[in-house]
This record gives sequence, C-alpha cells and structure tokens, in this order.
Amino acid sequence: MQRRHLLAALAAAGLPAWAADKKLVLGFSQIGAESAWRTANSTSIKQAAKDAGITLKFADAQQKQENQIKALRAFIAQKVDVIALSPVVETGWGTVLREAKVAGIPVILTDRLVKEADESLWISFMGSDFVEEGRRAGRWLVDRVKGGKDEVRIVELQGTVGAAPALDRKQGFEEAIKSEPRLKIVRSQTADFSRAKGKEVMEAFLKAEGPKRIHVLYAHNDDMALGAIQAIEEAGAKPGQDIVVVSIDGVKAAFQAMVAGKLNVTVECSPMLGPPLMQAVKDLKAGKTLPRRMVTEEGVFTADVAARELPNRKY
Ligand code: GZL
Repeated sequence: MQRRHLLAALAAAGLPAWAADKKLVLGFSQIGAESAWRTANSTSIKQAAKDAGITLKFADAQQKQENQIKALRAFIAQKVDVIALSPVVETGWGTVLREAKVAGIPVILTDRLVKEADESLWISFMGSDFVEEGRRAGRWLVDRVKGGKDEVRIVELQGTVGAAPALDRKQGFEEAIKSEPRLKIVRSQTADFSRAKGKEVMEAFLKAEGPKRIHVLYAHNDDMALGAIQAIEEAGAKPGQDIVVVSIDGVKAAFQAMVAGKLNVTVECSPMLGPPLMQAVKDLKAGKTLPRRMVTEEGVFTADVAARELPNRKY
C-alpha cells in the first residue's frame, strides 16, 4: 500500500499519521506445547511475525487458563496494538476480554473459539471447523465398515476437557456414525491432546476391554493416536489392522505411521495460522474491517496416499 494511501486509511480509522511508521505490537497468548500441532502453530506465528515486521510478544501458558488470563492482562498493561488468543478452553474469558475492550485493544481469536454471550469481545476468529473434522472422521469410518454385519466397538481419546476441538470433534463424529448402528463408542476419556496421556489411557482401555474387543480407536489428535499405537503394540495387537486407528491433525508423524501401516486415516487440521493472523493485524491497523470468521481449508488423508503426500507436508 502506498504511503499516502496508508496515511489516508489511518486518518479514516481515526489513527494519527505517526502510526504509519510505528512497528505494530501483537500480544499472542499461546496454549502451550502439548502436541506437534501446537509446536507447528507456534513456529508459524513466530515466523510470520518476523516476516511481517510485527513485534510479537509471545506467552506460553503451559495449558493453564489462568496463565493465559495473566498474559492478556500483561498485554493490556503494555498497551499492545492487537491481542491474539488461542483459548485453551471455551469458557471463563468474559472478564479479561472486557478489560481488553475497555482498553481499546482489539482481540483476534485463533485456532479455537470461546463461548461468551457478548460476541463483540473479539473482532474475528480464524481456525478450523472442528465439528466438520469430527464428521469427516466419522464418515470415513462408516464407509470403511460398509457391508459388514458385526458390531464395531470404538474407543475414543478426547482432547482437553472443555476445549472447543474436543467438544466439537466428539459432536461431529457422533453425528456422522449415527447412520451406522453397528458403530458403538464403548469407552471415551480425555487424554488432553498429549502423546503420553494417549498411551496411558489406551493402556487402561486395553486392560479393561481386552485387545480383541476393541475394533477402532478414534483419537481427537495425532499425538494421542501415536501414544495409543505404542500401547496397542505393547499389548500384542497390530495398530492399523487389528485395531483401526482414526485421527485428526495431519502432522508428519501421523503420515509416517500411515506409511508404516499403523494408522489408517488422519483428518487435516492446519496449524499454519501465522500468515493469515499477521495479515489480519496489518489490515486492522490499516483501518480495514476483518471478516468475523475465517475458516481454514483442509483435507482427509488415508494410508494409501501417505507415502506420496509425506514429502509435501509442511508440519
Ligand atoms: C486444533 C488444536 C488442537 C490440535 C491438537 O485447532 O486446537 O490442539 O488438534 C492441539 O493437536 O493440541
């Protein structure tokens, strides 16, 4: 954008001309480093800020909501230009988001949504449609079992309790499998999106049910699926064959597991939110109106295409 256009846009947005030269400061509250997806998401955000010449204040909350709230309050005190938040859970944000609004600092939600009655507390949300991701996982499984006649017993590893992707992926999957009454979720428990807990909870499922009475694992992310795959192997069963493994995210390690025949399908959920976030910050400060909702385009990858796709994967 030419300088004179920028100055005009700033004037239109009621911003002083000197704002044209001031480096924008973005405060970003990240959930933690619980999964390969999250690590890729953080890398995308940091790199994109550098490329965009935006000063990034990055706070890692170690998956604790109170740490995210503390970080947001620090950003408000530091008078950052924009705040971006990837909220660990859906609820409990009203007070601090109102504080940001009173301070005149716009908030962009990335990755996950919050559930607050006052939707004016954030100006835009960019991220995946998690309900659709759950439906895609369910539809793949319905198609996989077509033509069979026996009961198909599913165990489910849920993401973080109260997190939008966990609630929505569960909802979407259940919606999709309703069309096939032979599909039954026999056990379902959170493993907090982590590989270690995925292994631990799968071990408990295997102990309680016995490997032969579990036909499918549905994991809300690849990291939990990869931990569960280890538990399945240690129980003497073959993941991807004795127990079909259905997962979400599409991280590299999931493609490698599919190439090894241990994972059957991963529904893509892109963590590459850095570039669109920085573009949104720049647009905002140039006086443009942001769309309320920006959805990331995603696919479904099955084991038969994994080897071909793996070299193209960016995270
Ligand atoms: C999804 C993201 C989820 C990933 C997990 O957008 O919030 O959190 O699916 C990550 O891998 O931990």
